[in-house]
Amino acid sequence: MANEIKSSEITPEKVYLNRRNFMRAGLLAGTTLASAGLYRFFNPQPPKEIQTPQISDVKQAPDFKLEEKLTPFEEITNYNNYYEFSTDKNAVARKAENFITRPWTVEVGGLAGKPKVFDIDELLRFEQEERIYRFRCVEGWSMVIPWVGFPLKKILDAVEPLGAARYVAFQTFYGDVKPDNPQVKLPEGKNFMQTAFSAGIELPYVEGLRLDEAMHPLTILATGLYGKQMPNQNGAPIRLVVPWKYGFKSIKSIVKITLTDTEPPTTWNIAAPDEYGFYSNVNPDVAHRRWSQAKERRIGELGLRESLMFNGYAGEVASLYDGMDLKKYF
Ligand SMILES: Nc1nc2c(c(=O)[nH]1)N[C@H]1C(S)=C(S)[C@@H](COP(=O)(O)O)O[C@H]1N2
Ligand SMILES: [Mo]
Repeated sequence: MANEIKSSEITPEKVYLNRRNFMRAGLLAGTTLASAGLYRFFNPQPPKEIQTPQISDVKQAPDFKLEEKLTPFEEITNYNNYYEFSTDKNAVARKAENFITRPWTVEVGGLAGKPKVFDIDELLRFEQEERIYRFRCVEGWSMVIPWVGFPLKKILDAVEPLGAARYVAFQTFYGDVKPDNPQVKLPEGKNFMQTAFSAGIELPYVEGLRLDEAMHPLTILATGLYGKQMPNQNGAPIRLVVPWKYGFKSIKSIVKITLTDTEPPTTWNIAAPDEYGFYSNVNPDVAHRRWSQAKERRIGELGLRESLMFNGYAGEVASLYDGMDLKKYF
């Protein structure tokens, strides 16, 4: 059962208490539930059922199929890292429920000949492909996700990168803490941004890639998963997916993409520079400062799998790093 599998997951990025497992362990068996708060603690809400519109005319991309079992939709949409909403993976879906993602624009510029602000509806009219990718979080868990989206290269080519452009910087929507911001309408008096400040990361969430990584055919802007538009908790309405890098590089809810000549700052590197490098390629041979990266738990499986170099995409991407010391550039 899904909930039992969750019990043995490794979540070292943030030690958190899984309420269901806490109960199963029987640690507090027999405790009298004295208050409504305690009652809720021991009776977490069931997984959130979400429905987003179907994306029409999704092209099947035979080159990007995998002979691996897909992670169920329910797991992908109820076990999330999205610190702006919550550091509790099981709570993100509910906390993100009222995040408003229309209207939405993505500003693409910097060292570009034709900078442009794209409306999300225009991006959704680009040809959409299904890409089934492994997704490996730096915390040691993984999924197989059928994304829908298009190569990031398409949008970069459209703005005509200048010769001086060497990197691409990305920025997540930055919720204004003002309660009258129409983009952020949250229940229970909770604000989109409050959790992230207390979670110890700076906002807005920012990420970056080298230009050749950004132009690589595996790198996509994802607009959905399982054929449907992107659920809020997974980074609606549009997010990056770079399948050979740790999950935190795949920045969610993007509003800005900037071509630059210098390596851009990245959120987890700012938070802990000796733990999270700019490259963050999946690499079983380079341990995190606090844990090995040799193995991973595939959500839905018992036991551990060997982690793969570049998350199994070495054939496609290893040449990007020819001659580089991957222990130094971790
Ligand atoms: N803006 C933003 N993007 C983010 C994160 C986040 O907290 N904020 N978490 C990252 C991490 S650590 C992971 S593992 C993935 C999780 O994506 P998923 O919830 O769709 O599986 O999103 C990444 N992108
Ligand atoms: Mo992650």
